[in-house]
Amino acid sequence: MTEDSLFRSPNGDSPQRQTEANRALELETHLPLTGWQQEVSRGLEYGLEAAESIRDRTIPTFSRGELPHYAGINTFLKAPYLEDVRRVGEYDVAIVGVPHDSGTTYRPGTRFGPQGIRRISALYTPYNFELGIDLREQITLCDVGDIFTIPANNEKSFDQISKGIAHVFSSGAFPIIMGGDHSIGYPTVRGICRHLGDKKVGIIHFDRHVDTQETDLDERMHTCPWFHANNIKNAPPKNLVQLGIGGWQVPRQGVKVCRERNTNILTVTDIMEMGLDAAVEFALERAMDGTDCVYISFDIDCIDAGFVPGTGWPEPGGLMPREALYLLGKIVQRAPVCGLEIVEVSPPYDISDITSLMATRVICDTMAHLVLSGQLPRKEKASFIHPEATPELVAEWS
Ligand SMILES: [Mn+2]
Repeated sequence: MTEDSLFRSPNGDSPQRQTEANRALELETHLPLTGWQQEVSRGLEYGLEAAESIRDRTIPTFSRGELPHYAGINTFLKAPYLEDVRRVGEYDVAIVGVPHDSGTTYRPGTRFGPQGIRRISALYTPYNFELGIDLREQITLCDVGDIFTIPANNEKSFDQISKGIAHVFSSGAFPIIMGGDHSIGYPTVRGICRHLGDKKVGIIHFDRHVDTQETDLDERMHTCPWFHANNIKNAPPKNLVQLGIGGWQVPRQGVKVCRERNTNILTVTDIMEMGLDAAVEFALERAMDGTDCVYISFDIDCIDAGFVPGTGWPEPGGLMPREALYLLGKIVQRAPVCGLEIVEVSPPYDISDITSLMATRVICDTMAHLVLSGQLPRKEKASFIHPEATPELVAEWS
């Protein structure tokens, strides 16, 4: 135990262990309130001062900003909606919806994922107690709305998605992508690779499923993103890390590809037996071996189906939410992260918004750990972003 982890009670009793809660209470005192005060002033200006009977004079007549949580227009965390997407580079983080579910092979509905996640994100404040983070005070966040996807046409949707993600990524804003089914993993990575020049990206993939087969039902479906992403020179398969794989829904064609390409898989039992910290080491070591940045693809179904019923292929026996969030947090803190996608949230199959809430948690925790590790706010464009778009070096698939 270090000196830091001890504290003395005011009456001089013997030292006791510093709890996380005590640390959190202290951390909060260091957070500014500037962002909050700006939100209040803007609210009073745009939303008019409240009726005379309202004693709290920070309340406007028209709801503007965070409060009340049940009111307002549902962008993610009620961040400003950036209608002019040419200005996305003015923000540290851009939330991008990808309402595409034409790649599903069982339950559809993830086209409503972005809206479902936005809706329940209204429940969250920008502050996290244990981490001592207040996103409103520490970063600038915008919601650019959704990519215009083309229903019933994966390939045209993929082209739209790659173009949109390339635009956001090259602007310098950190892209957080809300799917959508997992077929979008290929065009999102392809969009990022367009602006990597000769740099490389490792993919850390949380999932119960391998998603590595070439085609499914004769198309590039949500079972196929990594086969195609790993064909891009900037995203080698040796840097694909797959956490939480297992159960009765893993297609054997995909397993064959993982074996041939030597991807890095840990099952839930592997993670339990080696321990969470060793699993983090495994993931970072493999994903960062010879690469310049790490892309995180978080399929919500990596978590046990009991916690995430609103998903395309629910599978019992997955990670506990606490385990998944721990792994994610430690990975984000130690890797140069170039983007996050959260996929397979299907609100029509959800119950009490619980699956969408889990996705909100994944997004907010990622932002917090990016702040804690000094990756956000960005002082300058990340060194792995290449200004010019280069076509990905891979034979076109037809
Ligand atoms: Mn999956």
